[in-house]
Amino acid sequence: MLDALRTIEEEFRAAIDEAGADPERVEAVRVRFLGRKSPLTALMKQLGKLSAEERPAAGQAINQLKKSIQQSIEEAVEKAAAGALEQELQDSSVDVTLPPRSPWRGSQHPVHATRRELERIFRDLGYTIETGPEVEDDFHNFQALNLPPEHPARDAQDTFYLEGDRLLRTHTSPVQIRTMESRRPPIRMVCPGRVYRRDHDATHLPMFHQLEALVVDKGISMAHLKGTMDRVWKTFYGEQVKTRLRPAYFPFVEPGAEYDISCQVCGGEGCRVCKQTGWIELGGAGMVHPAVFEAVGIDPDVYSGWAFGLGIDRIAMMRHGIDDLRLLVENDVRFLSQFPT
Ligand code: FA5
Repeated sequence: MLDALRTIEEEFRAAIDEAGADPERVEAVRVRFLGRKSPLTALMKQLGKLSAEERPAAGQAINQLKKSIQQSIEEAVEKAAAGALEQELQDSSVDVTLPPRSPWRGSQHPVHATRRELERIFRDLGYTIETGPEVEDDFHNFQALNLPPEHPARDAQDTFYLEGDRLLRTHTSPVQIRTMESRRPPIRMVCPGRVYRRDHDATHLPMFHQLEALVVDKGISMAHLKGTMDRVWKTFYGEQVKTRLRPAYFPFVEPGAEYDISCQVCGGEGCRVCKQTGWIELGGAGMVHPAVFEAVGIDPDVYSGWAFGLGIDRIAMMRHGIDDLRLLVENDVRFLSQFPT
């Protein structure tokens, strides 16, 4: 009996050492040495075969070993639990010294930021900011601007026509008309807004933004147009900028001009952006045509005025060196987050 107990103890010590801190293996050892089919239970059952003198000592020895095994198993279970906790803490460790992730901040869209800056420059010069409907009628978008039906210059602005005489405005010029219809000179206004044309490539969008300026008063001349525009663009780009007007045709102005600034990428030396000319076209300009004044009931013999219109998206494109206008409307945050306000 004592030999058998010694063997059981040796086997138990070897098994519990091997199980280490693995909770599953410790449990297997417990079942093997303390369970119903354990060698100790078998020995207990044999106690009855011993003589009355031998029985108490043998029973005591079995009980002692059982207690010692129970204690060792309890210690092993505790060790396994502590090990498991340690492992869990390691796996899910939090480094409290790491700096926190900074909150994600949105920024103004480059077109919006450019528009706001131009508005601010004109507002500082005493101009009002006007808006008008994007769904226009033929009269305000074309006829009042000296573009009667069948006028060939209508083709220059591929139009989205809606029902009746409705259309999506092709430029912000109809806001000039609406302002002159509702207010008498002197007028100093700018009208920024969305416009639509059937255009779609790297430098043309079907929906883009224009900003137009209009001044109407007595004695207004081309010199005022040139002087004001010079001030605006020197404020926007810096004092180094040079400007020029080139004769051009727009039905609603006479004389008409295209307005260029010296290329801000190469400083006027000539580069890919300005196609080696040293100049960048910003938009159209000119003296308000007498027919436009007549359409809104302003006497062209008393008043004169100048108007100027540009594409805001193109200005933003140039300002940030963007080579494809379509990027501005795709709303990809990876692109937009490059322009922090
Ligand atoms: C006009 O729309 C005239 N109303 C401007 C004007 C106002 C002239 C007052 C004279 C007096 P134009 O079609 O050239 O002009 O357009 C003006 C600007 O809009 C262009 O210089 C260009 O920068 C921009 N633009 C034109 N089409 C597109 C387009 N599809 N996508 C992006 N920008 C465009």
